Amino acid sequence: MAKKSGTNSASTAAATIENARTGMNVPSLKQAVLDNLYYTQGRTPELATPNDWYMAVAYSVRDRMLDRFITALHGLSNPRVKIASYLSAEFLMGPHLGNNLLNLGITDQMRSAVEELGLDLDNLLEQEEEPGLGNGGLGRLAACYMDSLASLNVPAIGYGIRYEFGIFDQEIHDGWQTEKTDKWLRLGNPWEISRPEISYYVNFGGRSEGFRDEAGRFRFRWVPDRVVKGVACDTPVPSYRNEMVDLLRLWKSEAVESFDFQAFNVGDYYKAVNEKVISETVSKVLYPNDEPEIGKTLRLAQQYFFVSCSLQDMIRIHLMRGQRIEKFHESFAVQLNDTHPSIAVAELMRLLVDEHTMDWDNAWQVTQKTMAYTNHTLLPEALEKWPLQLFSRSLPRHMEIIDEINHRFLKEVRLRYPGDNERAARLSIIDESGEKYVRMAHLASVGSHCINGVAALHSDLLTKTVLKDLYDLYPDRFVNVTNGVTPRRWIALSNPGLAALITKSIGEGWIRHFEDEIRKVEPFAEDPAFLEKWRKIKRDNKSRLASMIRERTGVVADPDSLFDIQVKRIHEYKRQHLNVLHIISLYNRIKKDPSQDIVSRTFIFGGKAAPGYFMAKRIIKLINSVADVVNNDPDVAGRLKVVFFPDFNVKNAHHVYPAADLSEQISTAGKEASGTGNMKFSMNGALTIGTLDGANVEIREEVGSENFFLFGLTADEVRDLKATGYNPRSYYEANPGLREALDQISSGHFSHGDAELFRPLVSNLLDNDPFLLLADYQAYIDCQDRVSSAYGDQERWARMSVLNVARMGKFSSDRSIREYCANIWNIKPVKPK
Ligand code: NBG
Repeated sequence: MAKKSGTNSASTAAATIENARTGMNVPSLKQAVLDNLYYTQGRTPELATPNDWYMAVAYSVRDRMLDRFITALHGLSNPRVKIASYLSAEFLMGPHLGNNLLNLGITDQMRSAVEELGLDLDNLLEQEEEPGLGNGGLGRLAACYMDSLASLNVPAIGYGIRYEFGIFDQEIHDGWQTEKTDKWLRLGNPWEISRPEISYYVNFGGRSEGFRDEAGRFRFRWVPDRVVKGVACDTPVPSYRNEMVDLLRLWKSEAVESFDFQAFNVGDYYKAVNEKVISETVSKVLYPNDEPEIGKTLRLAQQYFFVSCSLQDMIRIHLMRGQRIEKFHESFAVQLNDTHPSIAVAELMRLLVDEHTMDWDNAWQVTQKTMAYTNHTLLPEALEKWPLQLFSRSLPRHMEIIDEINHRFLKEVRLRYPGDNERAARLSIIDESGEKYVRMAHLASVGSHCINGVAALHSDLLTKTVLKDLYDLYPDRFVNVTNGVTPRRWIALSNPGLAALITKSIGEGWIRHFEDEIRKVEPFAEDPAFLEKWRKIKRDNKSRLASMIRERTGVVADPDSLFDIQVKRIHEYKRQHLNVLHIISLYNRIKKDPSQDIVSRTFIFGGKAAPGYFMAKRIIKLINSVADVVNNDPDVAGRLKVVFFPDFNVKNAHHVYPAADLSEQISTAGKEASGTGNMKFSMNGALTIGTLDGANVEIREEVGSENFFLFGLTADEVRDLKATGYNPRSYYEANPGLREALDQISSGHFSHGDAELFRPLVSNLLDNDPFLLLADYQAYIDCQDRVSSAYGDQERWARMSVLNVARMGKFSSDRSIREYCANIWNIKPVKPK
């Protein structure tokens, strides 16, 4: 096919040149790669490195998006079109090249083109360093949403920070995690277009002062003691095979030149240099989450920095449309992705009132109509709050504005609940119970017209726990939008074998209309020939992952064993250590009777621990210590293998999800807001073992309870057990298997006799166990036994696997984005031309 489309290529010289920029056939692409190698990379094929070739291919792909990108950018000036503005401190986009080829529909053509140049496309894809500008689910969700926004033809801008160092690279040494800085920009970034002319000033520190302007109005101005410049770096986000290209605009911090010059004039060259270094620090590094937030002035600076640049940019676009500032909310719907950008509420007020002289009440209405807030966590300790002192020092004018917002808000609260001072104190944006804090979730909620959780259970629990008082006050503001993931990246791109089989069976409509079309696979669950192919694809994927595992860890995994996978950030509430307790229990069974018949399993873990999270790092060490013993015990005879796959990221994830038989979603009920890995696994034909937590609840509803391995306490039961006094030690005492496993860990059985190493882990479980591992242990073990016996019937397992995929329509991020458009943003997708 590629060859045929090449025949109409070079009819005239002029046509050839044009084709080399935009042509989609094989000869044009080949010429494009050679041109970019020569003219952009400055290399000839003889001397080109693999990275040179990767860059040449990337530029050739980028060239093919630019036409549509530029048209889309022009489209932003059309005042009739409302723009979705997604504010997120994290965008975990993953590698671009493969995805862009897929979305443009030229993967095969490019493969042939580079083959003619003697290259292998897969090798070139491997070259790409992914932009790891996110920690995990939250940042990846933002990336899936960008894909869906574009593919649904919604004009959108994702606004964030162009961190110079993304999430650290993880290495495992002697079973411990070590962190390496992520130098993703080292070899250049062909996907971004730097726009030095789109830049804004952002103030920090200093004081706020009142003055009377020329018109006699009393106003405030901010006299900062530092100014930083934010420069736009744009990355096009192409849709899946239509005209739309959306915009990811990330801000890079730079020094303000005039400041340098000032310093030069007084001869203080080093002060100027220092100023520059400090300014550039703002967008230097992504903070790993799960770290104590308190006291991180730089993190607050990052948040304010990107929010201010983004809002200034939106106002510029709005005014460029010839619209009055009072109508700002008709141009933009701003979604706050968690509380990280929630300073936007105060910043928009400042811009409208101080800079654009609107009166307070009108400005407040505009702000509320513009903003909407997504909450992503139920863990009270993860709710952001800033010490008031730190906050006022960095953002003195915003502190005044927040005080005013809070003053008016509390007046409303007191009218509504006369005399209920406790409630007012709980609701206040300022926490005054001890040291004073600004509660960012309250600021976001008060300043937004809509507040949403990210799965049905999560949204429900929000209204009963962390945001209960706000819900009582504003019940109409609360909605649910269950998360989703893009089937383009997470099936079509990363599981080409499965994608081809699905397309052959039901046509290719599922890639664009996953919600409606994927169900057509369902009848094939009864077709033995189809099931045979399905199983072969899984087997091939497992075999590929096994080779990667061998290469990266030295462990030999058998592709015919059950691949039991848990990949996600390491956190106590996600309970990777419960999974470990199961492994130890199986191991002990074998030790007691080595000849018994058991289902072979390969346990695969992946995920990063926050560098300062002691317990999480110890859990990684525990996994590796257990792996050492189990993998090398002759009695086990290879029937159990335990692997810690290092540096789990988007690129590796492409190989992990498609190879899973079993997806571990075992968080304590009521703790995981949604989860999105659970969706990726299931879409790739893994069955889930899970609790009734986050989106697991809805996944189970969709795929059917008979195709889902459920265990454990419900969120209500967890709450009740805690309320009546949970005693983990009683479970330990009553359950010999559990006791044996914990005793082994604490006595040094897995740590060469070192009884200190895991003592903190075990004593935390015995004395405290905040995430109820011990209470759920037996239910988990029993459920895993059901998994093993189900896996024994391979045909039945395959049928369940097909049904899982066929019934995942709901979890396409296209469905989520449609809901945001209809229920929150009031945006109608633009019809494709
Ligand atoms: C995470 C939740 C996940 C959820 C993602 C995306 C944060 C603060 N929250 O359960 O833990 O899937 O957000 O919504 O990172």
